[in-house]
Amino acid sequence: MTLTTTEFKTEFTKVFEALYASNIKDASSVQQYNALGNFIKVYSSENWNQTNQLYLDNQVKQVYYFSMEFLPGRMLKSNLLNLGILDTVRTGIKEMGLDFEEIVGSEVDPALGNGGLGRLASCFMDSIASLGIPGNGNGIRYRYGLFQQKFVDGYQVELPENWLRNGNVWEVRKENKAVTVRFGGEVYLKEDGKNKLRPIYSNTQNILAVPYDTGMIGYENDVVNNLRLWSAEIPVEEEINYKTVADREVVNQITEVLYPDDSNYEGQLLRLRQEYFFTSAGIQSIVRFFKKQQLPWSEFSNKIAIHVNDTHPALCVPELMRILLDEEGLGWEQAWNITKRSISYTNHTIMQEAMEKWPVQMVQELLPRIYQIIEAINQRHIDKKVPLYGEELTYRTTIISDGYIKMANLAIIGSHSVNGVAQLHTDILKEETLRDFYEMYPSKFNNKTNGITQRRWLHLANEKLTHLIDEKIGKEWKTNPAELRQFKAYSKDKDTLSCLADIKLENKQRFAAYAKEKYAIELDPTALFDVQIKRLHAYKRQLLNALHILDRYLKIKDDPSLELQPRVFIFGAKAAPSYIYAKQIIKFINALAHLINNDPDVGDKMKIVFVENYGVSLAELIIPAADISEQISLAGKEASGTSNMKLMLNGALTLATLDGANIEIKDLVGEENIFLFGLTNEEVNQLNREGTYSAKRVLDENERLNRVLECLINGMIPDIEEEGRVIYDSLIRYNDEYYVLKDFESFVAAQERADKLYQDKEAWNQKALINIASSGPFSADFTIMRYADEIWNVKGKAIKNRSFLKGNQ
Ligand code: Z15
Repeated sequence: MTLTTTEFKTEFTKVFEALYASNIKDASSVQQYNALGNFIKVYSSENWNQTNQLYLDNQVKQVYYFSMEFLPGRMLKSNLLNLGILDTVRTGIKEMGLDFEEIVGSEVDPALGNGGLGRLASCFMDSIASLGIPGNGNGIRYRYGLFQQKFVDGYQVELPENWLRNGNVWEVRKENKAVTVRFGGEVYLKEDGKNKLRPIYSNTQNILAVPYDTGMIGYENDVVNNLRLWSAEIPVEEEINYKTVADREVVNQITEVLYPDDSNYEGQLLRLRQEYFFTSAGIQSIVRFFKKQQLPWSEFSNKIAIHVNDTHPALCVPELMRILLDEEGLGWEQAWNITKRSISYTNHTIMQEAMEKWPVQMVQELLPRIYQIIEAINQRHIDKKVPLYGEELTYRTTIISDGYIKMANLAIIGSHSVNGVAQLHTDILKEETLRDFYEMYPSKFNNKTNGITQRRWLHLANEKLTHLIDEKIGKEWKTNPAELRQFKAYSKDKDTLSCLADIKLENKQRFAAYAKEKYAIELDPTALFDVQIKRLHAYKRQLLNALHILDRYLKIKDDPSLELQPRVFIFGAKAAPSYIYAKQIIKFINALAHLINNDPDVGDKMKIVFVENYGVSLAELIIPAADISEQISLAGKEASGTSNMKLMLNGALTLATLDGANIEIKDLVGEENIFLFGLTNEEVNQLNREGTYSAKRVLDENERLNRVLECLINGMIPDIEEEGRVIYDSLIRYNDEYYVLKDFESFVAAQERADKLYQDKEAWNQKALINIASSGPFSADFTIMRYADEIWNVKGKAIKNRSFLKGNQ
């Protein structure tokens, strides 16, 4: 099926006229976008339908990826790319006298996730489809996405993200596939006459879960998988019971808004409702689909793999048990085996404050039957494990303890696979965080280092670089990213290196134009662009970055004639609205930016741009423009990181601690192609064990650092009286939980090495090229092949190069 430009123009015009009954030239870019989206939907609908039919006819095993968050980014271009018609359509649009990039830019970027976890889910959806793996996403159709961030006087202000304002061309509402989710009420078990106990419910609140499906288009393979997002509604037959606006609100609220917390748990009842809502709806629809095939229950786990992305969907375990026991009448042992064999779980953090635990009473009241089942799972766990492992260890692994239900424990006990997201992270899970479980279930534990889709993060975000690579090594890397390593052969080729430099410069110019337009900041595109883009969290240490900036500023103030490598520091970060300290760091950095950007002594030597409302679309603009990738979390704290991979793929050099996937980056590029600094995980552990760390002492022994910290409280930076004091106290009075001061000196030294290397353009570009050429193993395609092979046991129609599966574990 090839599409010519002429055919495209005819078909597109038809779609437009059917939609708007007017002339396309007079239409707004949103309308043009809508029409183009509709054209794509029509164009790909046959493949979508056929993919579904194929899966059904062949009764293939399917994966269901349950995730509270998806961050797909704008879909227009990626759909065109994957359909193989990007160039045709772009040409056609141009020939029609329309502005392609303007149309692309009028799509909203659906922010149905917070950060790394949600973006990972979307990279995975792209890879699953592109590998031809029968896979489905299952999540929530939030009416409002993650808040829009604005800065007012340097403070973060949150505005609602009404992403559905102009409708959503990609989704299809499927009310015929709706299911009912039950909350609250009372339940008791009654003998059903056939020796089985069945639950009798009363006073429950029944909520309709309506699915909205979005096609996940595979890369040039005719596959279209499904992302199913659920919306909560009042069942028509129960309208009568909802007498007040407030009554109705309770229902609408369930899928109203995404919780804005990343790696941080808030024990809110509404969040628990959300978790059960999309979990129950998803499991119900899976069971319904399975039953349609009229297979014996013993086939369930041969046909279905359910993946639990973090603990947010961990209620999959008791919910599947509930359906198998109560609705299908299976016995406990059979139901339990099916459940365990079907479900797998990924852990994304070791941060204590992110570990979900729900008060027993809350679960009992909201989900009485689910609570009974969790209790039974817990009791059986104890009965089975005490004789084997003794009381002490067993009681440390129970699901219910101290009045709470621990979701990670539920997910681990109820699944057959537990994986971490980078090698170090998995090691820490095994040896520290989950060591009791590792002792009990050593074979459940495995590592699956995260990955990113090179289609969005290179092909679309950096077309020029893509062309350069194509020109040098051919196109094979697009379906087998391991082939990117061929590019290494050009690391000494002057011509290629200068092309690479030109492309980087253009990308920096593009960002500079944005900064100028949006913030009226003039950037020198030949300066070194230093980028830290990720959620704002103390453990990620944006503060360390800021202290280095402050240090440089002091140097310039001491001697304005000092020759310094000019730098542009770029930040992008949202803080959870309730995370006061993180918001104070934002204010501090903004104040610092204001001071430095307007100081005539500084000029082009330094500029700071803290972009508002960082998200997928801004990442696509910033990442190709980066020279340095800041990955500076305290060792042991960042489970993996994924912006580190995207930046590397676009030729930024990583400046990093030995944390998360940074370690794997180092292993791939070699120590000479990365700037490492800071404590190692072991050193951090040792310091924690000894308990002798004194931030004050570090300060007393370091005059330079002392001067930097004084600036937080001496009024030099206007308008941060309170923030400066709080931050100062966090470091000195509360002894610097994340070892910012301890790592300061070695961080600055790494920055100086970077400055020095940047002077030697050829050496720098060479390292950039080696980084690009070494990033193939981080393709999510490989990550997904390993999930498919080692966890889900599913087959994809395009899984090539299987030998690669063994590498990079
Ligand atoms: C989140 O974005 C991550 C972990 C979490 O526990 C939650 Cl709730 C949200 C991130 C990790 O911080 C990051 O290191 C990792 O790369 C990402 O998940 C994907 O695994």
